[in-house]
Amino acid sequence: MFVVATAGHVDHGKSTLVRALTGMEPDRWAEERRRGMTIDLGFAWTTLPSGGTVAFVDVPGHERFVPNMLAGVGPVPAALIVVAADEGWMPQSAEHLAALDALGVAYGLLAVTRADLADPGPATAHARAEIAATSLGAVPAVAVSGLTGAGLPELRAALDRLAAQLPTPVVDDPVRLWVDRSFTVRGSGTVVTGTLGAGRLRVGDELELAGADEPVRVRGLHSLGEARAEAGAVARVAVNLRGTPRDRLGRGDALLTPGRFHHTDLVDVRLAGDPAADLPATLTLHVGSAAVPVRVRPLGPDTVRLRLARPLPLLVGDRALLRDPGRHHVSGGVRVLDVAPPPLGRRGAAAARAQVLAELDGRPDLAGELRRRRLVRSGALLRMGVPAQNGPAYAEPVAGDWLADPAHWRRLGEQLTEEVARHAREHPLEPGMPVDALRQRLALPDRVLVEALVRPPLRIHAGRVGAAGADALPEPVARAVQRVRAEYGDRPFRAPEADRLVDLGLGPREIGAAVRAGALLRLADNVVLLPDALDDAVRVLAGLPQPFTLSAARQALDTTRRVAVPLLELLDRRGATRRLPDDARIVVT
Ligand SMILES: Nc1nc2c(ncn2[C@@H]2O[C@H](COP(=O)(O)OP(=O)(O)O)[C@@H](O)[C@H]2O)c(=O)[nH]1
Ligand SMILES: [Mg+2]
Repeated sequence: MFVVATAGHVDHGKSTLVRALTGMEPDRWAEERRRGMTIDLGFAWTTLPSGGTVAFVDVPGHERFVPNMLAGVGPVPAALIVVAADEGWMPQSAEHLAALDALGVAYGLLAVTRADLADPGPATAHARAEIAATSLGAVPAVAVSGLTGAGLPELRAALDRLAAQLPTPVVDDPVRLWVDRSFTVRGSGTVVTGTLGAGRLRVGDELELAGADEPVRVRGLHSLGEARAEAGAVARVAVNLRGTPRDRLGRGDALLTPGRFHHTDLVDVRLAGDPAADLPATLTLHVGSAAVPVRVRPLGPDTVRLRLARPLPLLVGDRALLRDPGRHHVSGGVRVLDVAPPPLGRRGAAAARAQVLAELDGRPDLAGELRRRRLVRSGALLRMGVPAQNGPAYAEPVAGDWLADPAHWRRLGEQLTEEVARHAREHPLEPGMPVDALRQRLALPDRVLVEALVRPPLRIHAGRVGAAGADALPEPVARAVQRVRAEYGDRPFRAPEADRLVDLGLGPREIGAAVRAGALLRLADNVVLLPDALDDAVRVLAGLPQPFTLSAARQALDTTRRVAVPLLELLDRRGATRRLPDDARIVVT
């Protein structure tokens, strides 16, 4: 199937032509039929000579209903431009063409209708010249009469040729179905319709709806009036949603593949063509079937920042259109450059931003995004329309799903080394810098990034980052331990007295550091031995007649109760000795 939207001035015969081609009534409303004028979008379809199907989105031509027209053409990549032979090029011929041009529509066909009323030659020539100057370029033209049917076979053949030119839709892409109608079907509930431009929908699919917390589920699908289990792009589809009230959604909403779109109310865009210098400060942004008021902030010569009145699921590269509703005037097309732009707080930020935007063209640019964002989750980039794996462009996560600009990542690694060294200087007794303190110092959004930045000789131990020998002792403590060794090495079970420890500079913190480093053994507050004392003690005690008393142990070890009591208790805890009911002990062998 291919979908084509009509375009052209009111009363030039668009609906008549669709009716004549399809045998279906595009004007759905009683009021439209009574007034003989299209107000809202109409839908009809027919089989072409090739056997393919063309579906029409028939749009209103009246200037009052241009917003409806834009909702119809927004998601449709091909246009059937209709000009009446007897009236020629008219204001909404021009406005509709400007809209197609702004949206970058590249495929189209000219039908010069009412050819039974006047020579189609002049209207054809004028229209082709106008169209040739737009994104549509040179288009084929067919003269037709909806009244007599003249030219309809030629028009059908031309539609077939147009269909053959259209690019193949990407059915693997995520779904973004812009809703153009929503209504209630008795017994089925809410139904929405739209043009599925990419991706595939299946009954049972879960979809995301902007602003809804819960996913919505596809209960049924129709295309061309028939129920289907699935529909692939390009297609006109009607989607029956389970458990979604009708007032929850309408034209301008979008049904989305969950987790694949970033909802944004702030975008930086490039204006297409020759941007008017005096762009109004408020305009309406038309994209897909949505129309949202925006505030315009000029940045560069052809770039602006748009603040949207409500968030939309936009991607880098999206085309959209700005229109001044007061002046019935299409201000121009825009190309989305950034859907998550940085705030412009500082002085000079706007000028700097304009320079950045001057380099962007709306094509997803992985390396550029990494350079600008420095650190970003691959999922977040994907939701902006920038896949981490995109043809030859590929970024390996540095940790989890975090991607990093290589130069920034190197700088962070250097910064981490400096921070850890500084911390070691300022806190010589601590075994390294806590991971969370580092995370804050480096302003990193996730602990896993700190962990990934740690390289030998640094290492993570017990939630801290330090040199592999961070449990190596700071100089003064190491010297004090040396002194203990020198003074007590030959009487290993005599612990230094409290005032001797003070003399040596071994306060509680220094002792803590020495114990963590395995240089001292702490039996109790202010009772420390050299670490080999434990094994030596077991050897000495094993030489005693078993079981032995505390007093026997104290004598054999040549020490005091101050040491012997906690030493034996420690050996008990370690299972090297066992205390018997009568308080004597045996060495466990
Ligand atoms: N003579 C003649 N009248 C036509 C032709 N096409 C449309 N009309 C008439 O022109 C008027 C407007 O047609 P319509 O299809 O509603 O125009 P739209 O506003 O572009 O959809 C109607 O009265 C039609 O009957 C045609 O090819 N020949
Ligand atoms: Mg009409």
